[in-house]
This record gives sequence, C-alpha cells and structure tokens, in this order.
Amino acid sequence: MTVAWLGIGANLGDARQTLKDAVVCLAQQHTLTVVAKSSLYRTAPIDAGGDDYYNCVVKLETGLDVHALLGLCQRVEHHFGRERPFCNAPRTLDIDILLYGDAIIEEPELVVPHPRMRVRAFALVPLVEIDPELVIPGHGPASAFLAAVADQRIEKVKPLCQCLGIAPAPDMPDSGNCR
Ligand code: PH2
Ligand code: MG
Ligand code: MG
Repeated sequence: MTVAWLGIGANLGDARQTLKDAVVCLAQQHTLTVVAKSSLYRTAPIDAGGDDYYNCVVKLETGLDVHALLGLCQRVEHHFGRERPFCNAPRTLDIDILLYGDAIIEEPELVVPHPRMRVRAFALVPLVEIDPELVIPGHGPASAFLAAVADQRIEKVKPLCQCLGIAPAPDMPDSGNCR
C-alpha cells in the first residue's frame, strides 16, 4: 500500500458541489481508501482566469501503481465533465497527484511531487492542515513553503467532512468558520 495525496480543484459550474461529489466518488473506489480530507477552501485563481476556485486535498492509501492512479483521476475528471480546451482553462474538476509515497517521478505526462505544489497556497494549506509534519520528497517540510505563498488568497469554507454529512475524524481540526 502506498500513501498518496491528491489535490482537487474546480471553478466552473457548481464547483463546490462537484468537489464534494468527487471526494465521495473517490471514496467509493474499491482500489483506494480515503484516510483524510482537508477542509474545503475558496481560493483566488493562480496563473488562471475565471471565477474563484474551490480546493481541497485528500490523503489516501492505495495498491494502485502511480500510473493506474493517474488514470483513475482522469476518469473521475472525465465523469464530471472535464474538458481541456487550453492550458489552465476554467475546469469543472481537476484532480492532481501531489505526492505518491516517497516517489520522485519525472516523465513527460507525470511529475511527482507535483511541480507547482510548493508555490501554491491552495495545495500547501490543505496539505499542512491534514499533516503539519508532512515532508515533500526531495524538498523538505511542506510548512516551510507557506510563508512564500502568504499573499495568495485562500479562505477556509467548511470542514469537508461536515459538508459531506459525516463525523470528522478525531484528529481533524474544526475550522470554526462554517457557512
Ligand atoms: N489550478 C490550476 C491553476 N490555478 N488556482 C486555484 N486557486 N486553484 C486551482 O486548483 C488552480 C488554480 C491548474 O490546475
Ligand atoms: Mg491542477
Ligand atoms: Mg490536473
């Protein structure tokens, strides 16, 4: 089993609902177990246009190899109507592999750790929410990169477990900012 971390984002259609549905869809896959979910965040688009994004991160355990996991992420994106008209176009759903165990992968179609996760608050903040001690293989503690992204707007909307109507894990912090 490998511990992997996915970054999930959307800013087209009912993005907030899509994010929740996508997490439920992932949790229903028999090839993986979702072991933690971050809160839901509303974030300013970075290097992209369109509306604000909703973002979250999930931590999972899986027996899938990294390419099979990528294929699964792409199938879920497709299921939710993802189109790719141009780079960084607004999207109904984007699921990125942020980390896959200790793997360092540099292939044309797959770079892990995700090449931009260290400069994006919408990835770092939810990651560090779930695991403040998380280390990005080859780069060091994720928390060390937070200061450099402090100017990127990110607002916690609600603990995702609350949006999904399930009990939070005992070790999951509550946002205290429910709307
Ligand atoms: N994803 C992008 C580009 N910019 N900005 C925010 N706030 N959230 C995203 O998920 C996002 C982005 C490309 O995948
Ligand atoms: Mg992305
Ligand atoms: Mg993507």
